[in-house]
Amino acid sequence: MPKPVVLQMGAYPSWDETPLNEAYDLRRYFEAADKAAFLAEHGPSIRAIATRGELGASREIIAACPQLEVISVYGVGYDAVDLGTCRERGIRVTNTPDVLSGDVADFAVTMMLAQSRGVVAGDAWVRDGSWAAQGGMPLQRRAFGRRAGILGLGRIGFEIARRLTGFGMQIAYSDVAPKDYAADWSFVKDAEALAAQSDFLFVAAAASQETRHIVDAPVLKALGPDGMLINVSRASNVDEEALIAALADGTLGAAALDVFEGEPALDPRFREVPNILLQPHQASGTVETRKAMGELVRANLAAHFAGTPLVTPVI
Ligand code: 8YV
Repeated sequence: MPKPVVLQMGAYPSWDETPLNEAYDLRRYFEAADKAAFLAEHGPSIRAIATRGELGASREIIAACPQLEVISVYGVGYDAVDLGTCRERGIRVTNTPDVLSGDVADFAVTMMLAQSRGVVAGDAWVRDGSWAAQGGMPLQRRAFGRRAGILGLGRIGFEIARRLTGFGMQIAYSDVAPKDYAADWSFVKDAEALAAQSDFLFVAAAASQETRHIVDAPVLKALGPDGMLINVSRASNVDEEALIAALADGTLGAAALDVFEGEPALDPRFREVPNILLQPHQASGTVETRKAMGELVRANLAAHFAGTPLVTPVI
């Protein structure tokens, strides 16, 4: 039996590349110089796509693969996969939920602590001799005991909230409806109202058309000059133009971002605005989590080709 042909959208660690290569006939889209010619040549034989959360699979790519049966996403977010086309054509889609929630939540809390206590600036202060020349750093703001708002209390938002209870924080959240597993935390339907009662606003909502720019200028204004925005979800949940303006004129106190429109490129103004911590989309980036994500990508593909139920289906 010939191996199923799989379109690989992005690179994986070697511990995933090797077993994927053994089981499938991989076509590496990300290495192709001429993407259109590559799709025209290989698209007709593709039965599966293995992709990453931020890369997804567009309508054009899916259209170039008439025999496509399944898309396996290395990531919990599948907003970059054209689900409408997949539904129309009966293409199955899988993701990697749960296994990354703890690490993403750890990283969100890490960014909150690092940014409020000036950890990155402190390192530079020691290295560049400022400590010896000028004395101690400017004083920072405390994190424990303050007010946290969580936009999107799904698996990741829940893990963030659980961690913040250890910091004695007052926790509120916003979602489409109150969650039965969040009895200790207050539900605030509206994002702006949530921001108005938060010192730290965590964005952990799955991205969709409905959540696009849910963090807009009024939300940032409500968060205010003492507030901090932390985004570990998708850049599209935040109006970057409004964020840059709010940081530049002091309407918003600070921000910590792991995701950017057009990443890994980013709006160059982010490098110039004050009080921002920039991270290279690494919230799920631990060896443990990435191994578990890779295993799920393969387990879903294997289940599909064996005709057994998908392990973590989206549709
Ligand atoms: C990425 C993510 O998938 O889970 C998601 O949706 O965005 C991340 O975990 C990861 O960087 C691998 O591409």
